Amino acid sequence: MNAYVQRVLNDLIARNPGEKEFHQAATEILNSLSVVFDKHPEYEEKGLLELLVEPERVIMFRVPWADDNGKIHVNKGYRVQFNSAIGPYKGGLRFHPSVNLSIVKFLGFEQIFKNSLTSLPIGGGKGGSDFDPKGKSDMEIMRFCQSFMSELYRHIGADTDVPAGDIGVGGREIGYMFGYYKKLVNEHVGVLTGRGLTYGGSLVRTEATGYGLVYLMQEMLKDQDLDFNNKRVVISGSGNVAIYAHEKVNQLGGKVLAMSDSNGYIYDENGIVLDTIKLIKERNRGRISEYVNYHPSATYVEGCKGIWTIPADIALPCATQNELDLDAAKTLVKNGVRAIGEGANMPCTIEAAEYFQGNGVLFAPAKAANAGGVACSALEMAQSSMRTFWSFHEVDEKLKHIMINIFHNIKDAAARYGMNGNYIAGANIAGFEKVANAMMVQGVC
Ligand code: NDP
Ligand code: 2IT
Repeated sequence: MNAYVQRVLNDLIARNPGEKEFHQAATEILNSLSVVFDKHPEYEEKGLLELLVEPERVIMFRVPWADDNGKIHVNKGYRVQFNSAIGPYKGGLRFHPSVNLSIVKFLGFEQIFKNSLTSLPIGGGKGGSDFDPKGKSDMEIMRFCQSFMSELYRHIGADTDVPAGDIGVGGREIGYMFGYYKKLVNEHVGVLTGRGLTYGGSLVRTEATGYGLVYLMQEMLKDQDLDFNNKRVVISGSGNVAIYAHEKVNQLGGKVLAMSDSNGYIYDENGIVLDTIKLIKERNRGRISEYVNYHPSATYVEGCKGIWTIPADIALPCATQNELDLDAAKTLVKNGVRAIGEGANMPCTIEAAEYFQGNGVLFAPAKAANAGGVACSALEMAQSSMRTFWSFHEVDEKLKHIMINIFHNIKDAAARYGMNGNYIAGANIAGFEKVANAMMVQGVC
């Protein structure tokens, strides 16, 4: 590795002890940027990498709320404003008990390069809380969201930082947070994306991450004279990304054999019925195990990791970080998998991703593959600013175009550095180039 890059990575690990997810994301990205730094000694002179790996601002706050019995709870709230070189901070909020500073920093760091790849003017940020929305009443969710926003509002703004959803944050939570922001600031502006269609949201935002993932995969497959038609597809998770990836796979003639949640997975060789998943997950906020009550031909298996033992042509991990490890990768390869598309952020461990690439599997990394969500968020911001509303078709066409463009940019960047077909390196390099250029001309700040 380039000596400067290695030194900055060593420092990062030493100065941020225990932040293992942040270390992992930084190691993966800096590894592929090494070749770029070999070519650009001026980056070291300007301390570019030291600036890049340190968030511009980290906000941590307490979030007190009362449950329906009047008992008081205190959660941790976070917003990491990582990099604003190319636009206002942009990235989701995650509500999940596992959330900690390391996870928010890994997500925020990834977001910088992802957002750059969209070609739209958005910087990188991420936030969230260790609050667990599962089993909470709507009123508890509302009180939590209001308390969270009663601190966050002073740090965000339509031209400053625009949060959105992520795990555990969907339309309901965005609605409660937006309502409270508006009350506090007295401005109806595009300060959050993923808003409802009646108050400034964009068509396609709900579908965008899943659809975008499949559009990018479609282009990557097309490049090899392959497609989704009649392909066996396994999708982990059953949340926003997984559901709309499934919908688009169906539209392109593929068959989704399995889906999961954090408790277990369902399998049906005839294909999982998406309407039932939407009913269980979107309407009832239930568990995936309930699927077999509607479709007795399906089987439910306790434990989510087993999903990777199902033979598939295409695997789309759409649940969470590090859900697919080296053992799972070996099993998928042994069973003949052709392509992997990361719908979740960092779902494959570094070893798993390397194993796929080393064994001729097409691999679309998260920051390219799941960029459709944030790209559509940027389209929502554009519509808010213009005070206009585009049709479903218009937004969907823009999304498709963005995803196709991302594929070609990452393919070309990999080729320019002599790493044909290495889309991990291609995505990191292409995402980095624009941010680096913007930082260099803006000076040390
Ligand atoms: P949702 O909350 O809608 O769904 C998350 C899904 O993943 C659920 O099925 C959940 O199961 C499962 N899951 C969550 N945590 C774990 C865990 N620790 N182990 C196993 N399964 C888990 O979130 P999204 O669909 O929005 O997000 C999924 C992934 O996609 C995340 O990595 C997110 O960062 C990424 N992403 C999301 C975007 C978006 O626009 N929403 C954009 C780009 C990336 P359970 O219900 O049991 O918790
Ligand atoms: O990881 C992601 O890109 C998201 N959760 C979406 C962020 C956004 O601002 O739409």
